[in-house]
Amino acid sequence: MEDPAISRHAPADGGLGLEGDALLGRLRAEAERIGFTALAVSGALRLSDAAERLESWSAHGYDAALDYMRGTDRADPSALLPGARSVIVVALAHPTPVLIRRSARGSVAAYARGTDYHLVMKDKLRSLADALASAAGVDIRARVAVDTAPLLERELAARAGLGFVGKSTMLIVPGVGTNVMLGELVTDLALPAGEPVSAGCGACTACLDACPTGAIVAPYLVDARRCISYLTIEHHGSIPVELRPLIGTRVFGCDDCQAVCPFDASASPRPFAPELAGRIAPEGLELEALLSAGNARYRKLVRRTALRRVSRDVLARNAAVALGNAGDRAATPALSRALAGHPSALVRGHAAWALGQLGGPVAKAALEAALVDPDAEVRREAALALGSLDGPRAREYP
Ligand code: B12
Repeated sequence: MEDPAISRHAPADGGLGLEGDALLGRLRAEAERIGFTALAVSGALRLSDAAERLESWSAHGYDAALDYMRGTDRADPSALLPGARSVIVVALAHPTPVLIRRSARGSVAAYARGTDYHLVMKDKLRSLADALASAAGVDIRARVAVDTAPLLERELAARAGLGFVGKSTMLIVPGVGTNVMLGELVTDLALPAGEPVSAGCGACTACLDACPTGAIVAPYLVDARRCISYLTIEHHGSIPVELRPLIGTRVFGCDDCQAVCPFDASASPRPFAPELAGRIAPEGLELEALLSAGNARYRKLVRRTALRRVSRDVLARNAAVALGNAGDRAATPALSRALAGHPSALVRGHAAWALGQLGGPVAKAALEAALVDPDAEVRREAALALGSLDGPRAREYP
């Protein structure tokens, strides 16, 4: 039986019977009508060089605990669709991020402030597959991928000529920049493939210099273990203590390597997909509300957004870190309540850390009470935080 992820698309009214460049021209026009920002086509051959780079990346431990990055061949599109002949790679622009140093609210990466891009992209790719069958006038088989299948999406996009891989490892679309999400339609229809573009980053190192945690350890090399996007979204355990202050008030992802990219600054203002905005204000989320959110409030907040990727407790953990970094002692009662009563030990532990950052008598009393918390890790965090109250930070708040 065929993989249920593979869909069949028949031409409407017999179709147009286009081929070659005429077909590609029609496909581009349809992609624009559907709302995509850019489109390019790659052959379906294996990405051998990229496979080696991926292997070396994992072998060095840069993939942190991203288990899904291991064990499957991510370099072979035809593994997703037997008989694949082309991969149509599309870019969908999201709102432009702004560089937020510190704020009273929790910032959410620009790509995640509207409807979940997986949902938006999949709907649009299915429409594109229908339009392609109609333009070609033949039945096609297709497989839609948006982060949802083992594929090296940026490498495919680069091979197709959609853009080039920058030093941040972001795919940069000439004239548009980095602020795009990628999606693919792997199909059994032959289409004229594009050529890689010759542009590059030159001597620029803005993204390496701006990364708050130094996660871009060398050009084209991201250490996921340090990346704030990984730490706030993919990492479900305790955040390494030395990285917490560097996360600032980001509660879901980070845009800094994009926000400083000159290819974004020089791009002409371009409409983004309206679906990718409007659910979460650019100013971000109210941190205390996030810290104390119950299941109902959490579900309402994340419904049909990319924030679904993280659990309520992970969001609350991130809110605790952000409150510790925001530096406003007005948050100590909320953090003390979380430390005393949050059902998750992960959240209680990070609330203890945050109280240690803020200091003051309320924080101290809450931390002392937590020394008898039933969870050993929370007791350890509370003891450490109490220790830090006597350190240099305490003197910042006379
Ligand atoms: C795992 C993953 C992550 C991990 C690891 C990041 C990483 N750099 O790999 C974490 C959680 C940290 C992450 C973070 C983010 N991610 Co992410 N992520 C992915 C995912 C699922 C796989 C990426 C991958 O294959 N990594 C493996 C490494 C080895 O590949 P790579 O870093 O891309 O490196 C390749 C090139 O750099 C190249 N290369 C290496 N050396 C050299 C040298 C030269 C000269 C050249 C040309 C190339 C080159 O070889 C590598 C292997 O092919 C993809 C979706 C997908 N299926 O592809 C999304 C994806 C890459 N992520 C995306 C986004 C938006 C983000 C964030 C911006 C989210 C945010 N705002 O918080 C950050 C950006 C961080 C960053 N600078 O990469 C988008 C990127 C869109 C774009 N324009 O590029 C993707 C494509 C999802 C999508 N469908 O749109 N992500």
